[in-house]
Amino acid sequence: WGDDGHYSVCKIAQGYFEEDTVVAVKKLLPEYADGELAAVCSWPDEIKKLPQWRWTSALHFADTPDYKCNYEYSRDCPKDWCVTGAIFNYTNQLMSASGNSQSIVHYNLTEALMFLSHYMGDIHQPLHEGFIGDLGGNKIKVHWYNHETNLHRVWDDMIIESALVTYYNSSLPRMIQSLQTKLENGWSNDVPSWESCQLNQAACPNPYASESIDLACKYAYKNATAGTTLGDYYFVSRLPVVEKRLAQGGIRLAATLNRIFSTKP
Ligand code: DCM
Ligand code: DCM
Ligand code: DCM
Ligand code: ZN
Ligand code: ZN
Repeated sequence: WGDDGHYSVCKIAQGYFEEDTVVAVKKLLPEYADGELAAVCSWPDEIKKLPQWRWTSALHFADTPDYKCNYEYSRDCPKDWCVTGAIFNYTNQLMSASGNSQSIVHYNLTEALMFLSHYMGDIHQPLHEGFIGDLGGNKIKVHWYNHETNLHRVWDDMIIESALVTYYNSSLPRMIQSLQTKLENGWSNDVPSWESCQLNQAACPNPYASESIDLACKYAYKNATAGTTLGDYYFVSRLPVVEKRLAQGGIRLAATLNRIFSTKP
């Protein structure tokens, strides 16, 4: 996602934090966040091109084999070097420092929190599990209405941007409010299943990656080959997918942080 997507995921997550999480996150956030996790959720994108952070740039996605439309950890996350592996890794870092374990390794837990929050958003962007051959849609040149771009950017930014202009008076807080309302009404019965994770696991990113490539094949790549002009039909039919993925990302980030920071026995 672009900045607006990441901001939305983290803002939604904040609304589902349990008290232990509120306290732990507040302690870890940098000063400039001003107490808002959402304010720092794009930080991993801001630094990924700097020489000392270039090693993180492959952790934003997990490309999958062309036209397979499925995801497998062992095949698509070699040496744990992908978004799924990164979510496991940063979850483990935060776990090892919170409470019971006597870790002697001192990770930068502020960075761990910002990476985990960002990557939990990215794994829900369908094209972050897109095909390896087109770099998750980056190589597919398309027009978004009159604007020349690529399919990946349509899903990172353009659909959200057009939704803001068309439906939300260009106000991101209004779009987030609308997602929060949907979570409390239409999606309320789904939220417990989105929150759930296998027994004793703090993070469960593998199913999120599988959902993403399935959605990429059914919605993102569909009728969007190179040279296509994407307009009203594509926008109106794909926006619900984008909105649901932002909401799921927020719920799952909150649920993961709640499991990491819980002091309950
Ligand atoms: N905002 C935005 N895009 C971002 C970050 C913030 O549109 N990447 C907007 C939404 C917030 C406003 O700026 O309502 C101020 O943010 P804050 O809640 O941090 O004061
Ligand atoms: N994995 C990991 N770190 C963890 C949990 C899992 O690196 N803490 C990796 C190794 C497994 C893969 O994820 O091969 C799938 O794990 P699972 O099926 O338990 O989610
Ligand atoms: N990306 C991806 N798969 C790739 C390469 C990049 O999903 N094989 C994503 C990461 C960014 C976007 O595409 O969100 C643009 O990548 P970059 O910033 O590296 O140009
Ligand atoms: Zn992206
Ligand atoms: Zn990213």
